[in-house]
Amino acid sequence: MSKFLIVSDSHGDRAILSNIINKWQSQVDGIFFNGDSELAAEDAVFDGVSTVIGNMDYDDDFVEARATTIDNVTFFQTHGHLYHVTTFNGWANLELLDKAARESHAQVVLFGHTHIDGALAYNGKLFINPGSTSLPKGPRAAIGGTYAVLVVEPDRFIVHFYNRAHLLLDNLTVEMTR
Ligand SMILES: [Mn+2]
Repeated sequence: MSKFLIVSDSHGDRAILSNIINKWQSQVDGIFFNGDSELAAEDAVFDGVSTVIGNMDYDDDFVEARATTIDNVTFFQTHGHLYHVTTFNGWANLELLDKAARESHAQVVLFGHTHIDGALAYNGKLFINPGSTSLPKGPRAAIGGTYAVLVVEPDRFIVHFYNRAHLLLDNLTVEMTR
């Protein structure tokens, strides 16, 4: 079994980012931050963290997207603004993300930007938006901020969502057969 921490859109709230990473660091096999920290790419909070650039990040040392393989799982990670994920009548527009993920042979797609948490199996891939830690939007904004932990088992993916106090939000858990 492998575990991955997925965080996004902290928008200057370095304290919560540092808090979440410190809590999970020793328990996970990889940490992803999906953009819009408004911090420098070299910030110490990102030591050992896979990052991408958000539309509110101004450090050119962040990459636009990356494909990473860990423990036999290939991830495609990007903020989302470059793939037009924002939609006005649903969770996210996955069309361009799906195309890019296919080219990277990714099984799991990680994004942010919309600040709307969620996980969805679509075209054989698992799409995860951990939501924003600090400026949540959408139907679950009242939770006050979320992040996600992906558990990879031999035959399935399980996505857990947590609030800022690290409380598991049981009703948001999503599973997908591998
Ligand atoms: Mn943002």
